[in-house]
Amino acid sequence: MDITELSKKILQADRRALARAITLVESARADHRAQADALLSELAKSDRQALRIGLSGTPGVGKSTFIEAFGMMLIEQGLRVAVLAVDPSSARSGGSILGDKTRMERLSRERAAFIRPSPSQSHLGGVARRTRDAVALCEAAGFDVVLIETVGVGQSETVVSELSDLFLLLLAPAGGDELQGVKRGIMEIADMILINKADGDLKATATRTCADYAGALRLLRKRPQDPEGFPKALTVSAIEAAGLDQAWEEIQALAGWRRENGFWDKNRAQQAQYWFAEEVRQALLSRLQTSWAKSRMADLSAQVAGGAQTPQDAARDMLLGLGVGDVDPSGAP
Ligand SMILES: Nc1nc2c(ncn2[C@@H]2O[C@H](COP(=O)(O)OP(=O)(O)O)[C@@H](O)[C@H]2O)c(=O)[nH]1
Ligand SMILES: [Mg+2]
Repeated sequence: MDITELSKKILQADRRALARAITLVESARADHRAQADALLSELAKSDRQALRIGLSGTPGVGKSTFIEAFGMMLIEQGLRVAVLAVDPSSARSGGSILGDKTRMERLSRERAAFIRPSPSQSHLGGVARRTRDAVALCEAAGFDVVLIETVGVGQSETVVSELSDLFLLLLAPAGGDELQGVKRGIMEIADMILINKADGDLKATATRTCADYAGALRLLRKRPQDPEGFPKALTVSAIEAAGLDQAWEEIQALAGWRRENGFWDKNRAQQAQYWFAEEVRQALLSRLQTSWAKSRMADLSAQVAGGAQTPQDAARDMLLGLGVGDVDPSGAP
């Protein structure tokens, strides 16, 4: 594959080139990986920046419906929108959270939209790294907004917040006064909470739920990256496309404030550091996945079980074999 040619086409917003490039970054083959890295370095020279919006919520809350309606609204305003997903379960289920294209039927037909399902790798780290690459590719292709969807389970929200400028949490209206078991950690990374399905019979409940969350958000520690009044809770109806324009206004206000006050660049710089450390960690871990490493681990593990070696001595043997052995306590290699 000609990387210079591919890079040129991406910069010209060629969708097929973009799709091919994402397939390249998702490939596990070492030669593909090298090409992908070269492509990403080449494209990093372009200074295009999209607004990256992370979106999380439990299955059924209305993420797909919201993305379709919100995406259509942005397109009608002349913006170009890419939709990506982080879904570590998609490798197992074979499908993906974006597999339900039926709910994004209109958006998927739009030339100004680009929709890509989650990379089908089984562990979150792998999915997230490849999605981060896909975000960079979409950005180079000149998309104005990149929406990154994730299911609200476990660690995926935290990881998605490391690849977005802004993080939205979508919730359903709930009776009772319990806060739907939303973990404090998730509340703390949310920049905006959207209570969806504020329509019909659910409208009153949605308004109450929204007030509950607005109250809960006020109780959280004030974050330096927030202007007065943020993080905010709003009601929306994805089905009726209600409240979406207001949500977009708030998003732009928040993004604008962060740009002006240096938090935008600071966040991106910190994210680059996070992904640097993550690449190093993953590269070290991948050394344990070779067949040599696996069988050596098994041998040493048997020795440890039989008492022939202490765990520490066996670990030292293993690390020496991997070529990362004996770390000097002073930190020197
Ligand atoms: N009443 C109402 N139902 C909605 C709304 N948004 C989504 N739904 C319904 O909720 C269900 C799940 O929506 P979906 O977008 O697939 O949720 P996802 O699993 O989070 O992607 C579907 O039956 C939708 O029609 C809304 O704004 N109002
Ligand atoms: Mg969905």
